[in-house]
Amino acid sequence: MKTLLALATLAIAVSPAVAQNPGQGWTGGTTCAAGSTCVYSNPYYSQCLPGTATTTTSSIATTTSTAPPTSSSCANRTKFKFFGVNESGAEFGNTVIPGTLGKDYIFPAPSSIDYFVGQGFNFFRVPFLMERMVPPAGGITGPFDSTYLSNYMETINYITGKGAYAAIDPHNYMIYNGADISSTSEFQTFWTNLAGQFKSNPNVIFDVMNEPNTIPASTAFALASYLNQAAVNGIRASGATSQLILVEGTSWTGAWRNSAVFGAIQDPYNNVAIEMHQYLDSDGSGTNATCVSSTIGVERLADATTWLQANNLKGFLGEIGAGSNADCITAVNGAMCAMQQSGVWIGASWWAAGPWWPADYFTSIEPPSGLIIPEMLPQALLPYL
Ligand SMILES: *[C@@H]1O[C@H](CO)[C@@H](O)[C@H](O)[C@H]1NC(C)=O
Ligand SMILES: *[C@@H]1O[C@H](CO)[C@@H](O)[C@H](O)[C@H]1NC(C)=O
Ligand SMILES: CC(=O)N[C@H]1CO[C@H](CO)[C@@H](O)[C@@H]1O
Repeated sequence: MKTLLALATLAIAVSPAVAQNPGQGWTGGTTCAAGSTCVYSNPYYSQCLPGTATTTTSSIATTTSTAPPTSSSCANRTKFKFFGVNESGAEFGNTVIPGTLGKDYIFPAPSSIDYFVGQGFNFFRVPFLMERMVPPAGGITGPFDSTYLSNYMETINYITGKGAYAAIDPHNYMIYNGADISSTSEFQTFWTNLAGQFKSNPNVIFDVMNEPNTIPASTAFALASYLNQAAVNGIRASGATSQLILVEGTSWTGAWRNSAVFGAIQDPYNNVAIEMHQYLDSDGSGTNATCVSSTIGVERLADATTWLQANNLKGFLGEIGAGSNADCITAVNGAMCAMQQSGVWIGASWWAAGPWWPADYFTSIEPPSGLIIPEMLPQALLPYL
């Protein structure tokens, strides 16, 4: 269950639940849970998508009918505090534990980080694999693999040394070594240990868990809430008290509908934001360069924005991606403008950068030739810096 994760039947904003095995082709499983299908994207990349996905986006409101504004007509907006990209690589090749650096996984290139900082971005989400950070021999509360940790820290310190922010992202879907993480006390200890490594770095952000989507539906919301709370407690207990914490729900952006997951989270330092992910293709999976419409960005975020406003919470769009074409560029402009006008979204991060994305990966922003760099980047991202 490590390589191919069953996505909920909710066709809203599923994001790649994948193993990427550069140069070797997809070697992971092809079995998905009932209701979802294994969809091959390219030699590096497969994922379980809702089998019943249609061209609609279920209950996300679709009330907007006017064209979204462009950046120049987007009045009265508040810039994001955090704006940047995912830097994939260290979590790649998750079928191979621990794997070999340079073969199964890789750390982001400093030159890529320089490129984005040079463009004015200030945020990098850096996924890692827990099994490499805290090897199964010792479990999640066990010792770190010092080499992996130090390579990872080097990347983080490189980012923050540039004055940017780095999100520490256990890219594990709440699964460790093949089993669901369910012990709040162990998860808390893991976070106390990990945050302790970064507590003196004010530009670090703690992203509790990437897409904890496989938690059984029956316990999903309560458990997500306990685990998120345990992580917050663990992080603060480490002495890391000034840094932002991002919590993610159990069903991608659908999570916001279950305010119980987040509403109850207590942080004595009051510095938690809700991370959501959103794609603009027909099934919201981020696998197709065609956007539903030029207004889909505004539409898919509308309810989440309203919910954040009503609950006085902050949102962080940890993942957005779309093809670099006219419809999608307009749709992303609409999403960016609406988020910045709402006042409740503090950050956004494009999916995805990283040295190993295939040259034809349609949302790649990896310099120098990522496919969205010529058009999407200057037309729909840079204007919102
Ligand atoms: C922008 O804000 C100003 C001051 O609050 C207000 O007068 C103006 O109408 C707003 N413009 C738009 C387009 O909302
Ligand atoms: C992407 O979506 C478009 C429009 O729905 C469809 O025509 C096309 O076949 C899709 N491409 C792939 C690779 O699924
Ligand atoms: C927030 C975000 O966009 N995260 C993505 C970063 O990149 C990895 C790819 O390995 C995705 O799986 C994450 O969802």
